Amino acid sequence: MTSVYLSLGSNISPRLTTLNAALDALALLPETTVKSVSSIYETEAVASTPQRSYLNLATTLRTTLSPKALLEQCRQIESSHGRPLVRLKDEPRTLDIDIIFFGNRLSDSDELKLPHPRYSRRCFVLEPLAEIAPNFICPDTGISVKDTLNRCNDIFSVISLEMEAA
Ligand code: PH2
Ligand code: MG
Ligand code: MG
Repeated sequence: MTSVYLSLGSNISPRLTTLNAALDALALLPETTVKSVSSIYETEAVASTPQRSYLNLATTLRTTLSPKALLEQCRQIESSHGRPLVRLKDEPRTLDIDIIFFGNRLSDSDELKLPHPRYSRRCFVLEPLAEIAPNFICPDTGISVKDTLNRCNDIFSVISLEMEAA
């Protein structure tokens, strides 16, 4: 069993419905259980063109699937929500599922980079992740998720919708 940390995002309607459906689909994956799910965050789109804000969340899975098999399953969930396989960089997306960490695995293959190449520079990834896995040690740096977030100087806004409602 390996602990896997995913980041999910959507910036095309219906954002919340899509994220919830994606979580349901992840829960149905073979050899996999969903361990925790963060709050939902409304985040300014990090993109070269102005576009709608994203809803982002993080989730932890336990799985015996291989990284490649899990990636394939995530791609299928993305495409069942209308995401084209080939698309332009920075294009808005109905659903994006990124594998941030797959246990302590490091990978630099063309197909799958582990950890996700930009996670340490993205508050929309780190903030939800720090809510559910603050003490996880990032395998590429040896620094905890919480400290990685504290060091991240990304200026794009990230707002927890639960905090906002309080
Ligand atoms: N994903 C991107 C590009 N920009 N911005 C936010 N706020 N959230 C995302 O999930 C996101 C993004 C590429 O995957
Ligand atoms: Mg992404
Ligand atoms: Mg992606």
